[in-house]
Amino acid sequence: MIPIIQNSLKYTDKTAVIDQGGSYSYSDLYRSAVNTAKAIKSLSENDSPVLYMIPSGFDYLKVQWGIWLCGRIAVPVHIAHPKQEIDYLIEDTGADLLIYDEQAVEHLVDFEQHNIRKISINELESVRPIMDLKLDEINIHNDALMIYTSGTTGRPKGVVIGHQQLDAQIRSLTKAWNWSSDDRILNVLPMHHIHGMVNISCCALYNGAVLEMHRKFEPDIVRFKMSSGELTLFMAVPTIYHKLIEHFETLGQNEKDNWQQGMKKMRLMVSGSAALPVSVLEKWNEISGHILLERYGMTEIGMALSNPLEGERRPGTVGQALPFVSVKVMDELGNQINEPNTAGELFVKGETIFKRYWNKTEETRMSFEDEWFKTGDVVEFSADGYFKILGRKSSDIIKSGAYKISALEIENAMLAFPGISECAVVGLPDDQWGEIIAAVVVGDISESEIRKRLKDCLAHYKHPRRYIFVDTLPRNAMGKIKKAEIVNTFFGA
Ligand code: MLC
Ligand code: AMP
Repeated sequence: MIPIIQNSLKYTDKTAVIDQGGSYSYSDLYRSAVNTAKAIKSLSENDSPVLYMIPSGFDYLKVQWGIWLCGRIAVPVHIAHPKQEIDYLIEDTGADLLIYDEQAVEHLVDFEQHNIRKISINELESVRPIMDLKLDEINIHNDALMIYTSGTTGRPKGVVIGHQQLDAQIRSLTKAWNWSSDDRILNVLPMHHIHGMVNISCCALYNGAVLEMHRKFEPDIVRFKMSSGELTLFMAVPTIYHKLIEHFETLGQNEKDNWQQGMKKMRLMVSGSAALPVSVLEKWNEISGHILLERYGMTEIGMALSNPLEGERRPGTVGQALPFVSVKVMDELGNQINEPNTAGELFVKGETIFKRYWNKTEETRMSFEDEWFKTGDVVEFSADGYFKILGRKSSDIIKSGAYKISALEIENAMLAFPGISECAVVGLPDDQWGEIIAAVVVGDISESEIRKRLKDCLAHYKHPRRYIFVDTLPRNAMGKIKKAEIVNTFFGA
């Protein structure tokens, strides 16, 4: 059986999920997942991945678990993805089934061009299910998830995570942060990335906690839920804490007091997925009384480093290796760095590491050295073992609002627009967003035309927010665009 589902069965009548539609017990979730699995099986006996476009909530979970219970790989797709992103995912995964919520999906595309069956959640309910679901055959060795992540080369890659790795990731965080069935957490993060999906949702359900799911981050919802005094945990990205601080400043004294009283009852608040500015950590500490626990992770490896639950949470660092994870720092010549405060690339090994990139054997091979995954993050550690993230090896990876974005993917999309002869995309440092995406364009096209065209092809969080039009791009002797110079010269950053 699948560990997360197996473990959750201990909690039968306890509340598992609360969403805008109501409240559901662990038994409700299991029963609905089994019915979903039977319906999926009766639609196709195939073992290809299944795409699902469902907003954060009970339906998302029942479909995800349903896909798992028929032994197939669950591929979450953001409900606001435009047609071309979905086309790419359908082609790359080879999926034969897409389950969607017709009320929520923003761009309901014409799937006729693909060899895929699409079915809405409502239609799925009325499918006559097969009766012989062989649950015993589904086990820890099955692939569980495929999460698409941007790389340094072109289009996003599917990161395949098996139930075994997922289980190790959950157990690691359960141990480190002391999850239990007394916990109650609010999720406001998107469910197509591991922060919302694994760290929050899977950990909560494995441990019998209450998972409150809100479709989207809204500051007053977070305030309202925290003020209730019922939450024990909150996990978010730095941009969200930045926005919550701004929201706090707009409130009257009564609202501030209620929020602060509620937060006093919480046991832990975590930040991750992008660098947490020390100023945000300090301001949030003043407001909430909590020292944010900052941790570091990546789609391919789950969580790797974390400040401690007990003991010193050191601002500006991401702490030390989590349970079941080994880390080392390597220099450019391939030697391990043992000297503190020396920059090098972080390598990670352990049970939590992903299995492979989907249909990319060579890229999978290249991303490992022996069994160590090469993260591409430059780090250093202190004499007492606390790690600092110094940046990425490649300037073509941008982190904006904690989404990882490939500059090359945006450039390739824009170069296909008529009128653009050259372009370069860079990340500009920004207090709120971590980085803001900016584009420098050579050609005869307006900013509004570029914005309009991008809406059809890239997810909204990949859109540049600033544009500059120039006659030529600065290049080095090899013809490579000088991105650092672009950031300095054109944006003065
Ligand atoms: C949106 N806006 C941006 C922007 N995104 N502006 C600059 N840069 C960006 N990246 C603008 C919009 O145009 C809009 O402007 C306004 O902000 C509100 O847009 P929105 O879409 O409603 O934003 P919001 O919902 O507030 O989104 C912010 C956010 C979101 C932080 C909630 O970005 C988010 O959910 N990020 C989390 C991503 C995540 O889960 N990453 C984890 C990956 S896993 P206007 O002018 O129209 O108002 C990973 C591993 C690990 O990293 O370690 O966890
Ligand atoms: P993703 O590929 O979306 O999973 O993003 C993973 C990347 O996010 C890592 O490789 C880091 O570059 C970055 N990241 C995650 N957590 C942190 C953190 N706490 N501080 C700085 N960068 C982080």
